[in-house]
Amino acid sequence: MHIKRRHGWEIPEHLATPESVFLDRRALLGGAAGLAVGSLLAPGRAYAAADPTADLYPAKRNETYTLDRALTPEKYSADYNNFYEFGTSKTVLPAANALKTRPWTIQIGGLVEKPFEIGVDELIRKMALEERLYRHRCVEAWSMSVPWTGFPLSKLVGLAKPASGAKYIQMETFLDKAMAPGQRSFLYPWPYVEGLTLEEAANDLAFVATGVYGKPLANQFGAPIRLVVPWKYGFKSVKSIVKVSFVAERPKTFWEGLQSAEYGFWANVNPAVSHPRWSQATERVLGSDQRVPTLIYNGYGEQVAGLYKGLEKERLFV
Ligand SMILES: Nc1nc2c(c(=O)[nH]1)N[C@H]1C(S)=C(S)[C@@H](COP(=O)(O)O)O[C@H]1N2
Ligand SMILES: [Mo]
Repeated sequence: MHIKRRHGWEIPEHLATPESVFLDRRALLGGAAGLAVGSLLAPGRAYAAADPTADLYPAKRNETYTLDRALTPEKYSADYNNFYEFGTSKTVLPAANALKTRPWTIQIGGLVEKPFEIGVDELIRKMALEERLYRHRCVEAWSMSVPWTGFPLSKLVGLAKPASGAKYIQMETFLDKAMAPGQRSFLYPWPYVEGLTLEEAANDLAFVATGVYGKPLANQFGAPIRLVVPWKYGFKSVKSIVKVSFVAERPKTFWEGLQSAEYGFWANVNPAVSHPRWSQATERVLGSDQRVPTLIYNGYGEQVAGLYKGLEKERLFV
């Protein structure tokens, strides 16, 4: 008998009991054991079946993080990306196939007890991976909801042991013009740099993603390791990180360097504060022609609004 299964993330969230989604995916993976799992489940994707951490997926879902909307089917979110290192269009595949994700080393330094380097596989295996369903709101007024896999950023901060003078965490993408054609353009201040205050980095929502949709990150999502800060505009969620520094001064971020009037350091989602060139009141849900109202802090105000007490004079929403 042929049983037609839908992936869990194709089912509206309110219909999918989390356990059934988890078990469904386990069954799918289990059924494919011994085969080229990655290529079988996702033909044509940039995900390498040979990923050295593939055995860690799917990770158990952390049920604390729930959605008010359906997960975005992978076929949409994996084919509509911002990754300027591989071009300025939304179709960065197949250019992102050129991203070589192993070996991959992350440098941890700046104001820390002792700077060090760590291989991405060693780092991932040190952490207990979990899955979280998060909303994502791009400053361009489109949004998606995805099941990230990874670990809290606070765990990485704990590993780094910042010194008392450190106030910000700065994260950088690789710099390799030969591999990433977008980096040959002189119009951009490469490498891509982002940052958070250490208070923001300590918030439980701040997440380091190593996978999505129950598999290691496909290249276009920012493999092998990226930031996810769901209450801020998407450009804060820096991809393909090679360097993490703890610093005393506010980092000069990539988009701020380009256009500080439009893309600031804080970039918290707020429907009431327009981008200089468009309204932020609503968002287009990826994979549908629906527009829905945008929520303050992208719906995460309860968890993060307290971070900004006393900072009201800052440009918190640009
Ligand atoms: N290194 C790097 N990180 C990046 C970007 C980028 O161009 N380069 N784009 C950002 C923007 S604007 C968004 S909306 C998200 C998009 O993530 P996604 O392609 O996985 O949806 O990545 C962010 N991180
Ligand atoms: Mo974005």
